[in-house]
Amino acid sequence: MITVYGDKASGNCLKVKYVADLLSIPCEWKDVSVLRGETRLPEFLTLNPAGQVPIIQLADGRTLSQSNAIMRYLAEDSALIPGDSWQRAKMDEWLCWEQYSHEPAIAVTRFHVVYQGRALEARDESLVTKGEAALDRMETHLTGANWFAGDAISLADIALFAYTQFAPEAGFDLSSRQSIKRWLTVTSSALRENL
Ligand SMILES: N[C@@H](CCC(=O)N[C@@H](CS)C(=O)NCC(=O)O)C(=O)O
Repeated sequence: MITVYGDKASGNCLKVKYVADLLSIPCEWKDVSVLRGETRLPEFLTLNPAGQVPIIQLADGRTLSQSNAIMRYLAEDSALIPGDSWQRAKMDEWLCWEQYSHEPAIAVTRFHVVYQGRALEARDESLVTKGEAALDRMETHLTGANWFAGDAISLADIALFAYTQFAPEAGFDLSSRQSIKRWLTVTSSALRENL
């Protein structure tokens, strides 16, 4: 049995839950609260010296961190990873982009606003600019495509869904972004069904 250490307030951790649920992979979930500083406790640091969730631990004790690496491990040989090598590379392109250009802006701004109580007017301007640009890029892509890679839901959609669904909490307005809104609805219902 795989153990997931995670905090369900974290989109990065939700990615792991979504993939495990979709693929019916039995996992034991252990809550680790970021807000209570539990990722920095010595016993957790022995599992992940980076002091971050999510991580998974296999029955033999091996551990794996980084949400997108964990999703890739859990989804190996499943329909969530395109069979075609080009589409698979496009999925990886979006996964890398999510970690560099989307999550650091939208997830961090959400953390400031929702969990640290920062006023919307006091948001970090450079993160807001970066987050708006990320959402614009997604909107442009989704105006010409249903999914991020290939013609079905993939890990790229799950990774981007994780924090885009919460973008309004961080003050990012999705109301004029019709393609993102459509994709959020379709992805959300896909996540409720098992593959
Ligand atoms: N790139 C990492 C980011 C992980 C990350 O930032 N985790 C946050 C929660 S979303 C965390 O554990 N923060 C606790 C801390 O830094 O002490 C991933 O995708 O898993």
